[in-house]
Amino acid sequence: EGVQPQEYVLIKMEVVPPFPPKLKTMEGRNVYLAAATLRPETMYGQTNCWVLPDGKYGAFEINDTDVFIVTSRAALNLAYQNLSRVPEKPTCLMELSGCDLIGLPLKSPLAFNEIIYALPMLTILTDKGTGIVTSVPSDSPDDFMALQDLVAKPALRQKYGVKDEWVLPFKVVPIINIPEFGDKSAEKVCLDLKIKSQNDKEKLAEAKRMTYLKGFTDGTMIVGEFNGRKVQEAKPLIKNKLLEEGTAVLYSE
Ligand code: A2H
Repeated sequence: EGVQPQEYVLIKMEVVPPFPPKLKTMEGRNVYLAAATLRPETMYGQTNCWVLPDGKYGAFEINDTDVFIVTSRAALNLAYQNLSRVPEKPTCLMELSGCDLIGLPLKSPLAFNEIIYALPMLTILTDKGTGIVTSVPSDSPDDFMALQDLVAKPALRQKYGVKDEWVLPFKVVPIINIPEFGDKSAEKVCLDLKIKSQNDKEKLAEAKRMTYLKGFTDGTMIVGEFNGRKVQEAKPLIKNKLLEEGTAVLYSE
């Protein structure tokens, strides 16, 4: 962990009923996969959610109405940030593995896709954020390659019980223009660097370095309420909008 605390926006990705058998006892509650992001302005381009198949998660009571599915480590941090029904004490309704979450249909704020699915990503770290990641393949090289892997490898889909209709047809949603990279910066940089898979760590680090700063300094929104505004300006506005409407919360670690 870094020396400076990192502030994330937690996106509340709502589990759409009917719940599968494993989650059935929670039906009637507002259950969310809570994804940690540094890029709230990219939420228009969400195509799916990522979970770690072997990851350990739990369903934790955040207040009288909301339940967040996150790692227990994140639940403890949340409990010390006024995000637990019982102050400073996480209350876990059920333990879940990432495999239990694959295929859940979700409704996520700002996403142009009305329903998106939880899918497996093999490089998720369980000691960062909530262990849940929202996927924006237009602007995140990690997300683009993990989705590309699922699209290109039927055996990978089969291994994790991923239905074809959850990933095909794979459509990147353009949301931000970067003069140097166009409207799908992550896709372009992954192709330019000839990145082979989500496990190509060194090249992905380079791709992230190339797109992340450029997106912030040179990017312009091409969709949504702040269409035409620089990413730098739109970012805090979109973040505040999500926080005000209650579809996201702040989380630090
Ligand atoms: B970002 P940092 Cl469009 N394991 O959100 C792996 N990755 C994780 C994670 C975990 N446990 N928790 C969060 N993340 C991802 C959007 C995005 C992100 C875009 C472009 C770049 C980008 C959509 N995915 O991150 O190490 C989340 O993905 C580039 C680094 O704390 C989160 O923001 O800097 C980011 O990594 C946090 O990474």
